[in-house]
Amino acid sequence: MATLAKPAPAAPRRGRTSATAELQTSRLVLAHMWLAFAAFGIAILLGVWQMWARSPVEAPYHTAANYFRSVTLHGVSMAYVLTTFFIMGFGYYVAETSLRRPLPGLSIAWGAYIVGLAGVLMAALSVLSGNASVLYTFYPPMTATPWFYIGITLTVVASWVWCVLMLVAMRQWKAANRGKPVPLVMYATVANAVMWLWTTVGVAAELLFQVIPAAFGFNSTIDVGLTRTLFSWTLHPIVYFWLFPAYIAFYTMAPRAAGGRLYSDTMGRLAFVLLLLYSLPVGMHHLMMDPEQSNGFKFVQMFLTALVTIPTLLTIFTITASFEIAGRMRGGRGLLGWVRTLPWDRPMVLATGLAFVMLFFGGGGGLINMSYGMNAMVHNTSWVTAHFHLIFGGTVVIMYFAIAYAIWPSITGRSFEDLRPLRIQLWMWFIGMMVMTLPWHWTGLWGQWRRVAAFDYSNPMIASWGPWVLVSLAGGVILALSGLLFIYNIALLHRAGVPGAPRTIAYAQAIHPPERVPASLNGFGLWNLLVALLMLVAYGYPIAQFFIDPPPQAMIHRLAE
Ligand code: HEM
Ligand SMILES: [Cu+2]
Repeated sequence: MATLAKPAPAAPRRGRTSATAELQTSRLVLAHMWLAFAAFGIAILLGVWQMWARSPVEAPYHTAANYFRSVTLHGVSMAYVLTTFFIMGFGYYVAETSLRRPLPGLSIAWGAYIVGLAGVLMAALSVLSGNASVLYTFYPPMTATPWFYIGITLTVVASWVWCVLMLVAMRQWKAANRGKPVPLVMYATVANAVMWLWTTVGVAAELLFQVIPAAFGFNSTIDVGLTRTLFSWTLHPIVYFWLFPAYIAFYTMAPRAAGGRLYSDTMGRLAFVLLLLYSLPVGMHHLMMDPEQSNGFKFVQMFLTALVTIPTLLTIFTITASFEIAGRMRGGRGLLGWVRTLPWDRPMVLATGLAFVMLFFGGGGGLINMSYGMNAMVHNTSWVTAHFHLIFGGTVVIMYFAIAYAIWPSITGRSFEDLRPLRIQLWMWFIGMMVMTLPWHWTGLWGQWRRVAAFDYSNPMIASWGPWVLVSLAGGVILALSGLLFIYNIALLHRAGVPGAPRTIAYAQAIHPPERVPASLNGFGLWNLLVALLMLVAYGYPIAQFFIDPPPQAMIHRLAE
């Protein structure tokens, strides 16, 4: 292990992006990220109000119409706006800083941003006007005003442009660096772009061929089984799309922040291609209780879902090993002594530790959700909402904070004067998330429904949930305060902070930086072929059946006048 004792090298050689020159993409990255965080800031306040409305304490403006308007805006803001724009901004940043060449198509990227922004405003206004309270999953045969769906479609189109730009950036770099391995951070970003192209096919087909025509009034009926099947195509990999930046930070930022090196670059590549491969043909685990699909196909997809644990376990192993190396390099001894010597005062290290704790609880809940039998027990209860807040709002979003904290200095040219407010914010997010979601799981096990506008607490069974809902509400308040503190922390760096921060970032190096990697782990051709094959097996007949033997259709129920 003597060779490991060398500290990780300082900032890498500078290419065309010099340390003093501004990043070319910094305004583009900021535009994306500030839109993401603005949506986030509004959505956390709505979230707290929703928790309040579900509690025994009377909430202001509490009507069913307002509740569903709020949940739709909260869900769309968190699940579509925060994520998509954060991921796009981060991708542009990664492309420039890791490939060390200008981003191809900077003006195209700006064009896509404007289209996406227009889409967000269109969707948001539709929801605020009360004509789109259909939740972020659309719920046909209900239909909203068509402008809601068109707005969301425009955002998806913007994200497709991003995907293409990521692919082009990688291709250009490969052409200029023949035979060399694409930097892991970029390889992972492109893996996410490729996965996202596959992912959005389902929802795009649902919106373009079924829901938007229905919303315009061209049809009076809709095949709900088909809409749900197409949405399930998207619904699982979309959560991996959101999760990818967290994994990217685990592999390419956290080991360096901990003062060590990445245990294995190959393991990282493998984890990312497996995420691409296994997250697509599994969405039917969201249809376990639906009648339109047979047990056999549900079983196949449940089995494939179990395989998704492999890249997650690989990641936990690799990152823990990387942290152990860092801890031992800092003098940690014994079986677990290295845990104490890690620099927990650094936001990226702290966030990774807290993310892993939330991943542990959230992952356990996920195993229950994916089991056909146990799914019946938790189906459509608060358990489900609690589960995805813990994983998505917890593990994923805490890493979005850590990434923002890591890249903001290189974008603004200023570094944080004091890391304490950052640490407090991360701890509050962790504590708030645990306090909010653990009781929320519990009330779910007692049968509390999700997506319900009000509970009648005069009913003794419902009354017994009351104290736990109040605890959840307290967790929600801590979360909202943490979210606002996050926005304050990064906003402050635009005005204050220590000037002279380097305008670039160094990603974690592997212990054995790869000289060459197999072509299959330096591109996506093979993996695309395998995804196509798996999707054909998993979704071919389940979708074809609606055309071979069309089932009865449902009457469309229009929400908008
Ligand atoms: C202050 C923090 C938060 C609070 C208090 C909160 C609270 C809530 C509540 C009460 C609901 C409605 C549940 C129901 O009607 O069954 C909800 C829905 C939702 N939340 Fe949050 N939330 C918070 C943060 C987040 C975060 C950080 C995310 C993800 C990034 C998120 C994503 C969602 C989504 C996607 C829905 C829609 C669920 C559905 O349609 O069933 N929330 N949230
Ligand atoms: Cu899923």
